[in-house]
Amino acid sequence: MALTGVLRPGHAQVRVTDIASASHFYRDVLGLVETGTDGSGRVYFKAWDERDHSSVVLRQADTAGIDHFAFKVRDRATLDRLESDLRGWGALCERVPAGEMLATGERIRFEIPSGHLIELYAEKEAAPYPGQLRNPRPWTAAAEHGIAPLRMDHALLYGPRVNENLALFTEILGFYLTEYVTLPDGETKGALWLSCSIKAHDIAFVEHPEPGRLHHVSFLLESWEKILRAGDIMSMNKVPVEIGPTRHGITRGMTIYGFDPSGNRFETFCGGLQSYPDQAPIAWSWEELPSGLDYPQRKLHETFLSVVT
Ligand code: M3P
Ligand code: FE
Repeated sequence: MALTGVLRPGHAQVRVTDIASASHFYRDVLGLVETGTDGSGRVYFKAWDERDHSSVVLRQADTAGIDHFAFKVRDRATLDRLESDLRGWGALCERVPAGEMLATGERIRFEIPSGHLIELYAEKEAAPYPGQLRNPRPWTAAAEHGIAPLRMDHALLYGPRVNENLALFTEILGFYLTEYVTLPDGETKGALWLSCSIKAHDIAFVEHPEPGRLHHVSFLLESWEKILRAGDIMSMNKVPVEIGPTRHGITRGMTIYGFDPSGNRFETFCGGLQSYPDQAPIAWSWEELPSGLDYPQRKLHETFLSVVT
């Protein structure tokens, strides 16, 4: 088995200031499938092509932002081993009991140096995936409702001490660095893209003075045409679009960024590099950050570095 340890991003629990307008947005504009509501009022969603119960969980709160970002690990033995490795590294770990989230097993929760809560879990019930496990169709009716991404793909988080995050993710959690941006000193890493797979990134961090900030949760689309269709749907629904459609220099993905009704940034993207852990990471200088962000325009959109939730 080549794929062990941390498998992939599992779910993001996102705070929204109005659960009704947020649910409408994630279900009918972004086009996720609603899979449940729990006793505390959290609303659960998955992308149409995802197998597990949920990948986005919305929680009504006074402020927008991210409660935690969770990764699925291979099995319970992996969960126990990673918890012990995390404790050895000095992370304070808390066990969240099975069932605290719908359809989700026990989770290990810990705070990383940038002030974000990260969780690991081994078990999440499968969602109904009608007709798709035997002689499947390439897409289903759900793939036509709203933007309809294939999956929740990654998050970019802003906070301090991202180089300590780098050590934690590479030394303990088995990730590797795929790309980074150096600060004007030419040496210090100020932005990091990290993979636990062959994706260009499963999580990314940008150095920022305020801890625990969300920059964006990103959703994978199939093609550039689907990105343009997403842009049409955003405009039809008066979604505030920040950047794009365009191409990133960093990761080479094609992208649009916009904001949900609570002001949380989201990304819909396609393409991008594939990565392998034996390859040297790609470095970007501070001066080239504008082309890293928006390659055609070579433009450092000011809000990209300053607006976070
Ligand atoms: C992404 C991505 C920057 C590029 C960000 C890239 C900070 O969000 O998904 O590849 O320039
Ligand atoms: Fe992204």
